[in-house]
Amino acid sequence: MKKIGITCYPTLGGSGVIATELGMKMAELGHEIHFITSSLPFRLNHVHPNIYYHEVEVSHYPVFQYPPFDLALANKMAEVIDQEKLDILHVHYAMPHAICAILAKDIAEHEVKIVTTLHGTDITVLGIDDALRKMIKHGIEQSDAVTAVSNSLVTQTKEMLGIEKEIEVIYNFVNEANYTKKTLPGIRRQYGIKPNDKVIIHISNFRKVKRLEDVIYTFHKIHDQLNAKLLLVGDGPEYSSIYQLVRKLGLTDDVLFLGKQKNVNDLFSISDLKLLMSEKESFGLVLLEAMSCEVPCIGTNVGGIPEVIKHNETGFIVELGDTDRAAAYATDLLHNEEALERFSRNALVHAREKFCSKSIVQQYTDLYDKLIH
Ligand code: GMT
Repeated sequence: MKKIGITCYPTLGGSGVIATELGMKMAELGHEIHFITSSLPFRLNHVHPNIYYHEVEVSHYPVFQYPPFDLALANKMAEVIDQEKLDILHVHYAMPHAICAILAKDIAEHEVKIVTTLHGTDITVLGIDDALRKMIKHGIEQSDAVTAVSNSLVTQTKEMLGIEKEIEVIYNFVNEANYTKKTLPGIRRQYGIKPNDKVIIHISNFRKVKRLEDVIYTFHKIHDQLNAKLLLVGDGPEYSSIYQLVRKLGLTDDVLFLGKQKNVNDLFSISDLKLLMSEKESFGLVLLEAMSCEVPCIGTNVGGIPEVIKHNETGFIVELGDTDRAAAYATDLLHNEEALERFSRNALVHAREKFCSKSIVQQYTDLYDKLIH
């Protein structure tokens, strides 16, 4: 049994989901898990005797122009390392969590190993910011072990930051029990989806990198060829401009803006195809969630997406911005029931085999074992 601290962004986002699911799986395996975060991770939705939560509180002393969250986090980490005698502190996101963890290790008296998992935006967006580059590089180089969620992210990290340290690829996973196709004809009806409509789904945080406009243009072209609805799930900075675009294209009746949703499993269960047209994506956890619910995916040839979608088997890969090609693939697939069923089956098998939660959690366990003999 090991004592493991976990720090992640506790709000919505794939990195927070993975960190929390990993913590819960580790707790089930008998390890003692200590979440050290600014608020309760949103996926931490059931009590478990092996799971503890330590909240980071920031001082709002008026002298501080900016409340020093990162220092408060480092201090809390050091406290928990010493009080709980942590073996491992596993941080998700290099910036600022790896830096805080290294500072905490310096402060703490008890010996702890730092594991940093890179999730993408910390490198692909923050890593190119000159103000942060050296700090991120330091965080990675000083960690005892570093993992990344795709081969593509390893290559990018090494190229962008000039890092030579070994970075192990450990793919993301989903909790299979929560991502399984259900039969829900009632939900289709409630959303006004007719029996012969095909349902396409996009889920994201509506940031510019997700290229929502490409999702809409692709759907527009599919919609010209067959009866279809687009479920847009999520919210974020691009929401208003996408809403305007949908109106301008006359798609209001067939594009359903559902906002943030908790039960995405149910929405995948009524969907035929998932679209992810991002310009940056280290993995694309939503693709795995979709495939686990038997939904084939179309994604861009960007970052880790081609490591998740098996082209021509579980979905299709298109070049960034190629909405013609995406729409052509989608229309052909949605017109062909036999192919659609085959792709759905392949998606499920691929999700369950390549990204099997048990074997991915085992990879993390092996990594912890290597650090603590
Ligand atoms: O994609 C986002 O905007 C959120 C971000 C996050 O911090 O959760 O996602 C990153 O980590 C996910 C979990 O590993 C990956 O599935 C996403 O591809 C990655 N996002 C980017 O690389 C843009």
